[in-house]
Amino acid sequence: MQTTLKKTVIKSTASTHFKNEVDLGLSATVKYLPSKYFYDKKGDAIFVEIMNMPEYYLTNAEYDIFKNKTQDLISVLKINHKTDFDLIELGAGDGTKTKELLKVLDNQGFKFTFLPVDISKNALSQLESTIHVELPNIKINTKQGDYFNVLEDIKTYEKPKVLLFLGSNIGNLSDAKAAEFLKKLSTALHENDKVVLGVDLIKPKHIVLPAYHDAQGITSRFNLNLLERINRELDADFNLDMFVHDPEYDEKEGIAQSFLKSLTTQQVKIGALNKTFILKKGERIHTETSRKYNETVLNALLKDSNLKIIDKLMDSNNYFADFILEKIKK
Ligand code: AVI
Repeated sequence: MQTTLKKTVIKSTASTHFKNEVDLGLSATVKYLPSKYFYDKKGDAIFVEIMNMPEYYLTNAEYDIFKNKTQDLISVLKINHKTDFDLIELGAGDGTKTKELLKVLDNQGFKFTFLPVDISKNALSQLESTIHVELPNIKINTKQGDYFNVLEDIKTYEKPKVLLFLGSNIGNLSDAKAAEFLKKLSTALHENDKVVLGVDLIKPKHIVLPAYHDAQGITSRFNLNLLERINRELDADFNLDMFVHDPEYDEKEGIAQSFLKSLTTQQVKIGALNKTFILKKGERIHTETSRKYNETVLNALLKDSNLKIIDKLMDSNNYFADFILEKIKK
């Protein structure tokens, strides 16, 4: 197939998925929109603002681990100087945390290839060029695609693997989906391969909730951008002034959730669907789950996989943990 034609087909398949998922979510008894659709060009830029907000402790906490506990991380991974390995990162983004690890591995003469995986081609090519400049000795091989699909590919790699899945990205999956993902991930690994799973820990509401309800209203813009995206891409007429960002956190369960609450009873037309949806005053659209973890919750998710927790590293505030998982024989 010609490249331009192929691109058009991929793009229109993606927008068909978007359209169908918006239709499903807004037709459900309890309305929802999948959080993966936050990340268009504008959403990506707002997410960078989120990571820099004082309330969003997650990014700094994990950076603290990678910057200040690098040697501990290397020793719990039990990698040795003689073995050439693949260091795979799912959802690599700009690689700020990972570069701290790469730097030390490189200085200490470890033999490895860095394989960052991301859905965004743009993010990958930017990461590749910064690595070439900042860490010219590192062998890098980027992979663009959806995590689930890329796992199929990874399965065929022969070298020992260390797979990074950082940023508490797993927390945006329901527990059922997260367990399915971990099971699939374990089948892509060989015995003794390791996973570094970065997760936000369950802690009091006064720490967690502000991370999703910041003073400057950045997270509110992030959430509302989802409606703006539907307006832009699916010819809809959401009036953004008639919705508010409405986050909550259940401290006992350790689950943060975001909603968009309708301020009035209103009708929204979605041109691409040729449909009108009614929202009642006070009705909420669920847009995101950000789960927090402890060892019990994580062990329950790992139950059906061949992965077991062998260690964990925490930041200086004990807010965040990077769990080290090992693929075992069952
Ligand atoms: C990407 N993910 C781990 C973020 C989180 O904390 O759930 C997304 C986010 N949503 C609002 N703020 C940040």
